[in-house]
Amino acid sequence: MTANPPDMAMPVPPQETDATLHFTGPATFGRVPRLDQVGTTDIAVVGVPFDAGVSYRPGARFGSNAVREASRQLRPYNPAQDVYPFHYAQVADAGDITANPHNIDAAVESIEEGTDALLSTGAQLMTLGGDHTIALPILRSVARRHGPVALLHFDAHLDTWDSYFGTQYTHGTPFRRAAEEGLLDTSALSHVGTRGSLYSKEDLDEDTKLGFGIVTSADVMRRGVDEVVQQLKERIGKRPLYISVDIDVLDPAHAPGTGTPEAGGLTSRELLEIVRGLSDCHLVSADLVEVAPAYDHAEITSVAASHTAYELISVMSRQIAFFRWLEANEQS
Ligand SMILES: [Mn+2]
Repeated sequence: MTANPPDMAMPVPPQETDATLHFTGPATFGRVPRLDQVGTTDIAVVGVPFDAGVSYRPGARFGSNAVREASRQLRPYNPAQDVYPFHYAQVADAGDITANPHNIDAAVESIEEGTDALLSTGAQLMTLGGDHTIALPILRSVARRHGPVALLHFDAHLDTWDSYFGTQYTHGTPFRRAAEEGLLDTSALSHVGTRGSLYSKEDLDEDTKLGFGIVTSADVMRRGVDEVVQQLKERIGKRPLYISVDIDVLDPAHAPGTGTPEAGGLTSRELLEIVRGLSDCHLVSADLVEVAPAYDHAEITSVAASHTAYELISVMSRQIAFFRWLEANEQS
């Protein structure tokens, strides 16, 4: 399989020689070029440094850049998915979307506009948060392009609560709003890694009514990664899929740097393996949120986050290359 048919511009990957110092220079995700250096891109990595929607520890506004810093050591070849993610498709860092830190409604509006602007170029998104509030405006934009999408939501929490202090847009409510607004394909919604205390048993009933299935953190431990991946793939099928990863899906041992930690989470190995297992799914865009570096140690959380984003980009890049190859072969 070739990365591109011959008449297409070849992607510009990160510079990689035996004299490349991965730890120098301004950080872009995985040291990929900036969007303005390549003009257009297949996959845009974009930061949304917004955290005014949090309910507990603040600080995820510093997550986007922490993940970029922790992504410097990512190398060109991903053996787990047999893909060169930055060579098979153009991946570029689109910088950050500006979001008002004092006004959630205004922030949600500008995140939607920023996302629309990138998606309208044909790019797929790997968004680095920010808190989970940002998933709603992104899903609005993604649904406008693809119709209602299947959703795989990795998180310790349901994030389908109704409101906090009467506020509709928070990091605990994006998927209730998304379901209400018809952005989701309700036959293919799954939470993975759910655990911890709830406000009431009804939280689960209401979540089920929205159409979500739950694979708890304990399910992953008892049934194992392969069986869980199989179940998720059956539910998703060929639908356009959006993946939203809240880094608190990981155990605090694997991700201490986050706003709402819960004991008993996934290991980073389990999370990476589940994402790798979905490499045949039709992933259209993804986000990774809730990295709060002030509570991190030795970049444990931001390294796990950057490596998870690398796997998500690998899934998208592999498919972009495959569809290009199919198109080129049909024409010839
Ligand atoms: Mn969340």
